[in-house]
Amino acid sequence: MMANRFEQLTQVLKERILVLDGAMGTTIQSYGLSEVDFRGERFADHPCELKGNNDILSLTRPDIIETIHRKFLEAGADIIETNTFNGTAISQSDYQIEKHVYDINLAAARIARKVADSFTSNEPDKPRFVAGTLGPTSRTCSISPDVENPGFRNITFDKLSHAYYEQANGLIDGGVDILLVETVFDTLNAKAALFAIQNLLRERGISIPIWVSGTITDAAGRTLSGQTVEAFWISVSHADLFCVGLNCALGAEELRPHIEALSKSADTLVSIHPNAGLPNEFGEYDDTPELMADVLKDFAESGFLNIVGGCCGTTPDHIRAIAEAVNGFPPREPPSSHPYCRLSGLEPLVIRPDSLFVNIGERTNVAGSVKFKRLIREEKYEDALSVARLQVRNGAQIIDVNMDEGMIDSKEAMVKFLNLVASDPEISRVPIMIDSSKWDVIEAGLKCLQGKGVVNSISLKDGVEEFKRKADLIRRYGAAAIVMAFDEHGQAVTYERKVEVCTRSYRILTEEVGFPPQNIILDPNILTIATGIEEHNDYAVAYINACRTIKETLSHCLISGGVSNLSFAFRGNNTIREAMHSVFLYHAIQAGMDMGIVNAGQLTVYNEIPKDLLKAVEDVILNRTRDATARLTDLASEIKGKSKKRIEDISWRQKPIEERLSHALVNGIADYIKQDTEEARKKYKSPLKVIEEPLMAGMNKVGELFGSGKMFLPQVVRSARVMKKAVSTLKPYLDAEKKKGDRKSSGRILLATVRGDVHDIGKNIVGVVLGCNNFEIIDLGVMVSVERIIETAHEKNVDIIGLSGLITPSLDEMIHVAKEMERHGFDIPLLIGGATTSLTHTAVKIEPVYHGATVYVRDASRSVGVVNNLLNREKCGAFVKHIKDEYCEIREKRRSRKTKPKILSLAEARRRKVNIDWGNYQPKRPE
Ligand code: THG
Repeated sequence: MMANRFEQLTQVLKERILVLDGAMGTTIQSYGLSEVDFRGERFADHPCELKGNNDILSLTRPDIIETIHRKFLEAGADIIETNTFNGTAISQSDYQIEKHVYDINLAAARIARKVADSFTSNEPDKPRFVAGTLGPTSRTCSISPDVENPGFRNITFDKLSHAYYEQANGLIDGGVDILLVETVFDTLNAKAALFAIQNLLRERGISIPIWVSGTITDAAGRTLSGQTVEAFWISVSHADLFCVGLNCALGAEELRPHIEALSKSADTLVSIHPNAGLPNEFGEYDDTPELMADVLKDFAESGFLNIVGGCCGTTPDHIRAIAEAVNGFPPREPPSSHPYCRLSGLEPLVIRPDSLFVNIGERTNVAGSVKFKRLIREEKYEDALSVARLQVRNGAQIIDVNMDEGMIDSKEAMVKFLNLVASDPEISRVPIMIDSSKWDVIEAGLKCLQGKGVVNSISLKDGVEEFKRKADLIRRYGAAAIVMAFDEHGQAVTYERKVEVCTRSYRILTEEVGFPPQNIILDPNILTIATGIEEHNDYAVAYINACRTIKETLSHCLISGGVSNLSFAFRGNNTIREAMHSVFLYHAIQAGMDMGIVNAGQLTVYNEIPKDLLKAVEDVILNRTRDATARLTDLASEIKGKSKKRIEDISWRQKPIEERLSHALVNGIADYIKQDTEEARKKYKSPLKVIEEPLMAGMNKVGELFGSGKMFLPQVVRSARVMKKAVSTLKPYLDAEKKKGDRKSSGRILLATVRGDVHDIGKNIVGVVLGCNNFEIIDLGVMVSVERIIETAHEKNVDIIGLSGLITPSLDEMIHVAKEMERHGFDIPLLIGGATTSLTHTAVKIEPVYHGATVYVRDASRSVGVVNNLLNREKCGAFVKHIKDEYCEIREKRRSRKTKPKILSLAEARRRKVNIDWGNYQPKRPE
């Protein structure tokens, strides 16, 4: 693209919303062309039918294509799309035309260029641009066409990227201004296109803006291959996009929440070009120009858009109406982006400076699990998938996959397993970490990921050039990378070497490769301690101290490690190993460790480790006494002597019932929970009281430990399961009591865990407690979109809405729900609860955006009181006023706190859970 045209394009996009043209395909259909038209002279003797191959008309009926472009430009389009939607060898092979793909794209681009230029020269104040269109092809890279065989694929990443390379080359030679990868059903196809385009541009030494537009095929806001809009954006964001958008499939109206979500998360320009509605039973599109323009006007007014146009079924009349409707509205200003590490599977995983520790499941590793190795060797892939599923169920937020073993064809096994994982929505929810020491295995794995995964790992081991080459490829495949503290001299074992190698790697990546620092995950090597060899004694201390220094000196990067390595010396003694992992994490996380490869199902709670064991373990990890290893080894054999596999300390069974329930919840032990709950029910003489008193006390303890970093997500997940079991034991009694009473419901309450969050312990307890107090509960479950909340609240005429969330992003989603309630004219009270929520956040961020009563509910035991007050006619007014005053005071206090915040070290910030503004953070440089 000519430099001045690119400048023109960026300039006009700052001034106004640009209009894209309408449908090429459906417009061509309206000409009723025959086989003869499609063939022209050039293909008169072609061996197969060509009718329907629209792309070939650029060669055989260029006059028609030119007329269509002209009509859209006359209607007011600023950008026209080339007639190349099916212009890849893959799609053209259906017509045996694959040899002519370059010609087709060259011709199409030239036609569009010529028409656009003639309009520009007639009207120089309104420059017109050409977008070279690259469609999705008829094959999908991450979905099997065979239901019987979910691991099967009829296309590969390499074939796709080869085809897109050829198409893009023709388009560029024909003079397009922009490359538009559109109607993305499967993000892996789009990633192949982006990979090809980036390679091509680099080889040709030019730069052309790249635009990606995805397609949402279901109302829940997912692409055909299952990704949410934000996950889709994260997966393509590595390509330095000029614009990202949505097109096709649903009509404009249905796209509102999705374009809003995209417009919020993308830090680049945003476009939309919807169909004229969904096709009716005759395959026609019914939305009139006026109807469509009305909806798109609302989008423009809401500040969602930079470029707007039409897809299937839109005519020049549609484009004219749209151009008029959006005229005068300012273009959207992309939000500034924070350099957080953003990963994705089907769903996003954003790691912010204040995020909780991220658990990476270690069990899908043939070198780390005897069982997994056997399953892969025996080709029992179904069972191998169950291992992955269990890791996710146990709280793993990423899964590490390793197939490195002498007797396994690692590359083949990696590809097969990842393709199967892609077909399992529960597993592929989370990002994948590809773990291999062989580069070809890693590269083959990257070609199977539609999401943004992590490469595990690269290092300076084979020299700087190899390191840079791999890093550069990883960036173009769109992944983050673990960088091991390893260089030409070997593995870094001391504190000084760990810091030195990590710093050098980081500098090379950021300064020489242009690798985004937030995509760098440093691994300063967790090595085995307590081996009896004296030099090993300081390994854990060296790692922990290295974490602290790295966090203070290298900005935006993350730190990880393989936790189970630490305790190899105690293989076979899980009690000791788990205690070591827990103590190690407790200290390393405080020093800045962000994530770790762990056995998500097996982590003990720091506070629950018996005192003598805790001291012995802590002495070893922190290398506090000379004889620490010897003492732990003695203790280990003592513990082992008591029981073969794992000591089961059952002394807690002697304690009072309340303590037993609490112990079971905190430690996630489900074995005795039924009998204990039953005993408590008899003691308390009321099933509800058991929930409200001892069980709730136990869950509150879980909440506290979680908040102070002494429990991790997988453990909380286990606690939730035990709680569920306790409640289900009580359920028949609760139901019986309700029947006895059988009074009219005192109010209807909608409960939901907000979108992006899958945790529901707290919400479920609230539901049970309120249900027992005669309120009717409509529980929408987890991951509930704001649209569903609003729709159900209307439909069921609910009296109160209660939102729950456990993870940090849920806070923003709750603000969003409150805003939408306001926009939809709601009046009913809104309750906020869950581990991540707080009185301050509710008062400062949520209450001000919704005029109805907004109340923070600290735990389930308070829900009944709050709800009773809100639904009682006499008390309600005074109660709401009291709350409003209190929240107002909290806001005032915050505002008047004039003291300037001092810049904290990262480790300190983490300890205090302070959100650092990374934009202004000045890292200290090492001397
Ligand atoms: N850093 C990075 N990647 C890594 C490691 C690391 N990947 C591999 C490893 N280290 C982390 N994964 C494991 C997985 C399992 C075990 C240890 C580390 C483990 N397995 C049991 C054992 O060997 O005793 C096997 C138990 C069984 O067979 O069931 O301990 O440091 N970047």
